[in-house]
Order: sequence, then C-alpha cells, then structure tokens
Amino acid sequence: MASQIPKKPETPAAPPATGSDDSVVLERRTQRVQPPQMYQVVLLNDDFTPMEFVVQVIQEYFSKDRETATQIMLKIHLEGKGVCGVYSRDVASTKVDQVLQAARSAGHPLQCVSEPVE
Ligand code: TYC
Repeated sequence: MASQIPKKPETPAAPPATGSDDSVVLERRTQRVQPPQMYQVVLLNDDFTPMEFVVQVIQEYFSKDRETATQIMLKIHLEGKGVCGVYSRDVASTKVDQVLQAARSAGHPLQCVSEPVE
C-alpha cells in the first residue's frame, strides 16, 4: 500500500495592503510651515524732537552705528518716516515701548509704531 504524503495546506495569498486591518498607514507629506510674521519698527518725523536725540535713540535701541543712525534720522526728517529695524512681534512691541518711554522721559513728542512687513 503506497503511503500517501499528506498535502501541505496551501498558504493563503497575502491580503492586499488595503489597510483594512488594524495597521496604521502613515502618508509621507511635505510639511509646509510659514515663517513668522515680522514687524518693522518705524519712527515718525515731528517738528520738535531734536535730531541728536533721534540719532541717539536709533543707536541705543536699534543697535546702529552713528553714521547709519544719522542716515536713518535724516531720511525720517526728509520723508516723514523711516524703518529702524525688523523684528518678531514681541521684540518690535518692546522696542516701540522703549522708544516712547525714552522720548516721554526726555519731554519729546517723538512717535514710534510697529507694522507688519508686507
Ligand atoms: N524734524 C526734527 C527736527 O527738525 C528731527 C526729527 C527727525 C524728529 C526724525 C523726529 O523721527 C524724527 N528737529
């Protein structure tokens, strides 16, 4: 009597990777983050604040050398306003506060604002 070799049960075909089981499928995505909004700090011209005071403010609070500070001051004087620096929102807001406080303490009407870039 010929011995019969039992047939190996067939391995079922692998199910298609449909994600129908509990597996988690991670999609590769390119992350797109926006750079933070930046703010420019602008000084405004007036008829009373001394030029020398403005130059010193620009040097002290915007870290400019005397020549650059003088150029910025003259631009403000001639054109009505000028950008002294560009910062994150909180830093720009602090610069405005510092400049206004310094101007008030010295009795000058110098105005300073921050505005979003672009
Ligand atoms: N216009 C001022 C003057 O003639 C000088 C000045 C410059 C004032 C810039 C403000 O932001 C300013 N004394």
